[in-house]
Amino acid sequence: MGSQIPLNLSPFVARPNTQVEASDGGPAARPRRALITGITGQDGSYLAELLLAKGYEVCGVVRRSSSFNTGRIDHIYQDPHEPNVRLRLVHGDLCDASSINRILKTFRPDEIYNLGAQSHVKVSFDIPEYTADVTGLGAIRLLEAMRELGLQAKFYQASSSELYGRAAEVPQRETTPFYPRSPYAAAKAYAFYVTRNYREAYGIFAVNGILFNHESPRRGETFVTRKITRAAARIARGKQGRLYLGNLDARRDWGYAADYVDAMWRMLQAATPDDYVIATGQRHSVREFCELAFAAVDLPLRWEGEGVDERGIGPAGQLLVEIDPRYFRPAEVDDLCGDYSKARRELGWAPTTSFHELVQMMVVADLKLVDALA
Ligand code: NDP
Ligand code: GDR
Repeated sequence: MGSQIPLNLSPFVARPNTQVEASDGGPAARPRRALITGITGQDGSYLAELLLAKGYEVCGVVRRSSSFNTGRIDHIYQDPHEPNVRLRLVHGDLCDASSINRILKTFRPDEIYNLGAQSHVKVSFDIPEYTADVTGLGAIRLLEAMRELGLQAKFYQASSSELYGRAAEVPQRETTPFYPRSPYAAAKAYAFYVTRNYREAYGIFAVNGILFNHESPRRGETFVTRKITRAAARIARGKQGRLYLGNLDARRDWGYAADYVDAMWRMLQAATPDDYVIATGQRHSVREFCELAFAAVDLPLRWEGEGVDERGIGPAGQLLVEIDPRYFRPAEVDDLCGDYSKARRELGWAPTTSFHELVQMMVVADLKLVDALA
């Protein structure tokens, strides 16, 4: 994974030796401490950069793997033998309560960001029980550890627009009812409600960020946006012939991941804990995403046929995009679009990156990657 990701494209300006205020707001006794589960994922890597740039000490939970899984954070890795190290990595697993307890007890964070998950919706139909364990029960393992240790930390839960599923209204806001359509979404619903419950029952500063889809050059290669930009770049450079996709009609509200980790941080700085929708308020289809990505590599597409026979044809008449029903889901989420006005009003948050800029940024990064590996 490591060598496949552009490593140094951090949108955040690091201030490596900055001391920040103590967690109680008093004299700078020690930097604030943040624990991140899922630090090796897309969001974890951006959030770690953001918090380090703000002067935090960051502890990231890393799963044991037979090959390196730290490619997204190698550029911010700090040798633990050096003095004043502010990023530490520890082995742990959301399925393993004892590791979670030990890490919380040892590191004693001021803020906990629970981003770890089996996060792929389609895969959750193949491994539903495992998804429930990591993505659902992982949250309660953290919350219970906090409660048992009497830890006065703030807790962020990575909730998802997938909770809305077959959405009851457009756009979706904090009050829109949930209708989960996958084992992933059902697991996230459990995590959402225990987070809210621990806030109400025990007074823990625990919040849900209901984040709509957010992407970046670090997006996992099997999510549709990255699959498309990677294929467009590889096809443009003659490394791949064709792209196979599932449902081209699905519509999503796609934002930029670096904008969204800033919203996570803002939620934990608010005066009172609450749940927030984070989105752009704009939605586009998978088909539109494809058109923009291929146009960005000078391969404008025209579409022929319908349903599973629909095909994307390039400027020289070459077949570039085909449908493979293998990528259809047993239950689909057709259309999501978020209303982030509460976050704008109460957190001062707004997205900074347009859909066009996002697609362009991802295509350019994937072209660089193909060229670097050539
Ligand atoms: P990724 O899939 O990129 O990253 C998931 C992270 O979770 C990885 O670091 C992964 O480790 C880790 N992880 C997986 N299983 C475990 C486990 N058993 N114990 C500990 N860690 C584990 O996801 P994103 O960064 O895109 O998303 C972050 C969070 O936000 C997820 O919870 C996701 O469900 C949620 N979310 C994401 C949205 C998006 O559009 N990106 C939108 C809304 C919510 P490894 O690297 O070893 O696989
Ligand atoms: P999603 O993202 O399911 O919204 O979950 P994904 O990119 O996987 O799918 C988006 C839409 O595209 C359609 N699609 C395809 N999807 C994939 N992966 N591969 C294909 O070939 C393909 N063709 C069409 C899908 O059917 C779907 O409608 C993401 C994850 O990050 C979750 O963790 C997060 O909670 C939600 O976003 C918000």
